[in-house]
Amino acid sequence: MLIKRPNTIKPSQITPESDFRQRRELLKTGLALGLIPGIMAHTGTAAGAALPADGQFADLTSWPADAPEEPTPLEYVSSYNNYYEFGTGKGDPARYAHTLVTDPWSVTVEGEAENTGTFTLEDILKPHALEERIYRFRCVEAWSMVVPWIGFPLGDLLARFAPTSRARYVQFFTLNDPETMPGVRSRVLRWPYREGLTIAEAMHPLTLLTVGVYGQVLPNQNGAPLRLVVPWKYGFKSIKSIVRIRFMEDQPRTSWNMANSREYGFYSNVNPDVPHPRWSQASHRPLGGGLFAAREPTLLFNGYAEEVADLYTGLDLARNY
Ligand SMILES: Nc1nc2c(c(=O)[nH]1)N[C@H]1C(S)=C(S)[C@@H](COP(=O)(O)O)O[C@H]1N2
Ligand SMILES: [Mo]
Repeated sequence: MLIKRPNTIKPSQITPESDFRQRRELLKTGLALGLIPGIMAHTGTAAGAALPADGQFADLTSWPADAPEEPTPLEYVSSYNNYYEFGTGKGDPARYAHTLVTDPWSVTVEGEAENTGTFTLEDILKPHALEERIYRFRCVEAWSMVVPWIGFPLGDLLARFAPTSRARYVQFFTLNDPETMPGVRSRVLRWPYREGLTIAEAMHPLTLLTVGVYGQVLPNQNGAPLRLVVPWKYGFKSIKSIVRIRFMEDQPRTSWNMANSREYGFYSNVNPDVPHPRWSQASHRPLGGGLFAAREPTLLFNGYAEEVADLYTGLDLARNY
């Protein structure tokens, strides 16, 4: 699949954060992502990914190479968060997530795959090439941002576990540690936080397993050390601080669906034509624009229809919300 560059963000418009400008001018003709996971056109960082000791990533390829939307300044991205394990206030994660211990970290892989077991974060990252992806991000609460994430396609990792032919879905779990996560004492959600994708969604080249943002290691409040980013779905699908991955034959349960199945479906694709039962999804408020900033129209699949619409051929999007 070729991910076309939707002429969106210009490198010059990117808010400068230290080291962030050092990105190379790359991928002039767009990033040709392989049909087969693992066969990808990379012109920058070689495989051998690891979290940098100084917290700063260098020399990453970036997609898209230019785009009109301005990335949301890091101060917003890292201070206005949803991470209910640290409280339900937007400022709670930034205030409390420093207690999260992200090193050492391991991920358990189970279910319908040949290679299951528990893997260190280092083993998870090692064979991959990290890259920067500048994605629109749309919360179901109708606010949005544009974020330069750093990661690699989830599908490349999943292929290493050799899912069986029965693996039709993938479920993900967040750490559930009452010692470091004060929010899990509240019953606002059932813990551990869990999410799920179809195998096709999980293998899609836009689905990013993410370790950084703005050229640096993820702040804890953004889901360090390893989180998902699924840019065409509402933000709650982008599960943080992943410790368990399960390949499944049947559709997995997800935390927000368990909390309120009428309001939060399994798919949760961004869709301006399918309102939330309590509010419209036709427009959203970009973060950082100030109180009086104009709302923007929300696009089907958050503007990624060209890349992902094929996944939903024949599916009634209003019923499968
Ligand atoms: N474990 C966990 N993951 C989570 C959440 C959460 O509360 N817990 N919130 C989700 C929601 S609603 C959103 S909008 C995004 C927010 O990601 P950000 O804080 O990096 O912007 O994380 C998602 N992932
Ligand atoms: Mo959200």
